[in-house]
Amino acid sequence: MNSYDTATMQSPTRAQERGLEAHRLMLGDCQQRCATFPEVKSETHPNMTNDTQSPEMTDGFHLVIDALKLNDIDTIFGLPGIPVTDLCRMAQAEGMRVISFRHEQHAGNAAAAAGFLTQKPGICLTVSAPGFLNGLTALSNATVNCFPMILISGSSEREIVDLQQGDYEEMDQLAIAKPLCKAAFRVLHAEDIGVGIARAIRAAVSGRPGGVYLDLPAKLFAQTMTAEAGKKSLIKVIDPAPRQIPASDAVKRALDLLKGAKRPLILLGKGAAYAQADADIRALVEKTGIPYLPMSMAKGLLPDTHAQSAAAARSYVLAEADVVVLVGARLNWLLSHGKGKTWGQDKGAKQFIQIDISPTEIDSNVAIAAPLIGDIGSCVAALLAGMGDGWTKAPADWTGAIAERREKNLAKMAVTLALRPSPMNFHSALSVIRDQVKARPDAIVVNEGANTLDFARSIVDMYQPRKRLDVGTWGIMGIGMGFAVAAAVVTGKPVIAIEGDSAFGFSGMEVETICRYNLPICVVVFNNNGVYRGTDKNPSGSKDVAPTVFVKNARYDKLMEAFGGVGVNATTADELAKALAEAVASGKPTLINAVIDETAGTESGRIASLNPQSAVKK
Ligand code: FYN
Ligand code: ADP
Repeated sequence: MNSYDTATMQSPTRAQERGLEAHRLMLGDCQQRCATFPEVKSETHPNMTNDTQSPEMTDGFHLVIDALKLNDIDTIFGLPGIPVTDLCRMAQAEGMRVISFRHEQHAGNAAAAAGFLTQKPGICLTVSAPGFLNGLTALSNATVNCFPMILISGSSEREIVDLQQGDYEEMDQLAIAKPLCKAAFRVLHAEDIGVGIARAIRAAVSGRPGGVYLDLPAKLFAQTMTAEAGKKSLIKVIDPAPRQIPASDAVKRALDLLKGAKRPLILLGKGAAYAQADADIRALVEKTGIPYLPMSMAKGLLPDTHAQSAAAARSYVLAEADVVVLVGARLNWLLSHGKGKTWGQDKGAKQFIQIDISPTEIDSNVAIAAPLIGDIGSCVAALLAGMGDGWTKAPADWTGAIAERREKNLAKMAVTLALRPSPMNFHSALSVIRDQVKARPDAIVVNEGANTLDFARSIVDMYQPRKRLDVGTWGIMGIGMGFAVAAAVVTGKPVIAIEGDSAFGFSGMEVETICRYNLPICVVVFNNNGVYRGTDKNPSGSKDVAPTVFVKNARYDKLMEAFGGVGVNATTADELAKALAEAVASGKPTLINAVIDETAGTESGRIASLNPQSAVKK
């Protein structure tokens, strides 16, 4: 019997009562059906208890936990409540790490980040309807970003939900989740829990990773079966993300195209970071001598200080390159859809080699001359093998022209970063964080905001793979504390969360979670008194402040102190440097309120062009 003993419970919770009642009804239903159709008995519920036998029993609660553990899933991010409170308790009692959040969206974001970092689906557990919906944004974001996660939500009575008779937290969650994630399943019988979890794991991590929804109705949890049959019903998923070897003619096509390139470029996306093929990716870059551009979450796959990094000459290389090798990066809005001015539309057509696990990604925006479909590890290994030893390095006039521009930009940036204005601006504050990350390259950086994101992306160099987590494909705000908690929990490394003051607000209450689990997270809030900046005025004459303005001179550090963490108000770069170094060294939960010049930000950072402009002048 599992170690969580129901005899130790004080009195049944509402969830248990509902579950037991459901169980009684189900047994009654089964007995009735079996009486009418005797042959159904063994087929339908072969392992149900009856009054004359007392074999060791298990139930839905324990089968869910056992199925996860059997598949090496040891952590649940979630929020307890009807009908999953006991599931949280029992999972903890059974040795799983259960990290409880203050809002499901952040638990979901944590699960997504855990999935990205570990290649195992991160688990988010929520209550029904509203809890499920709160988790759904994270599930959807995970799917868009190709992060594997499973949102497991309890749900209300199917019979009542389907007849819309008004159950507690009534919602047809499966139907709602389906279009917003990669796959969605519901389990109705305890003996199907093993299959349900196995299908969810496979769907999350195989092929293009993504979010999976698993609907577990309340009555499932208390359904019982013999422990032996229960154990047999579980599935250990073998090879959940099978390698996908590229076709040899596709490899040859790609190499032939690359061979003729005069101005080749490698573009590394977060798919390349996820793939954990770090050594081969580095070998590909170094063997070919091709300049590379990392997308934000691919920073650190090779150190940002690498001589072949073209990050500081971004516009130049995108416009000038003739053959571009996309490695786990999509030609979406972040890459101007592969066309137009950014890609040097007047300079002749680009040719793309695209490495991706998803065949339908190819040609989604522009024609791809050489698609290479497979997992990145296998594709890059195949390219390396096909190149042999005599591969000619990228032309020197091309790499030289890039180096010249890069050095110019780096020198210009160095001058700006050395300035110590008062109050601090984004550059001076970020230069401090840049130095700290250089000193602790194993630290994980979480980054969200507008200006805080855009400046940090180019200023804070990364040195190791998968050390940068940010707003990703959607440019979503609110991932901050969820991602930070996951990073700390799954890696045990120090985490530095670089947060715009607006972005921080979405998940700020989770500093209590950070303190409760005593996680080595230092949150740096770039406080410039508002969204983008704090200087907007309300032109109407009413007493409300402008929509982008917050309370002036707020002390976010006090929020961390309220829960026993360390709070620091930093008004100079020196104060920020000291507080940050102490936080990273001590591992104590810390929040630094970095006071930034309220005039320093620009509207929407570097993506202001996405703001529609009113044609009406009033
Ligand atoms: C980059 N650059 C540098 C360096 N690194 N200069 C000096 N030193 C260093 N280390 C240069 C680089 O060459 C670019 O200049 C410029 O800095 C910006 O580089 P970045 O940030 O890489 O490129 P860019 O153009 O901003 O990238 C486009 C983008 C990016 C769409 C990929 O903006 C992005 O990821 N945006 C996400 C925004 C988001 O999601 N926001 C959340 C919502 S905010 P040039 O070469 O001269 O161009 C809601 O309001
Ligand atoms: P970025 O935003 O960094 O450009 P994207 O999220 O747009 O990155 O692209 C990631 C791409 O990587 C997706 O198209 C996805 O299908 C692909 N991908 C993810 N994991 C793998 C993998 N293991 N092998 C191959 N492709 C992968």
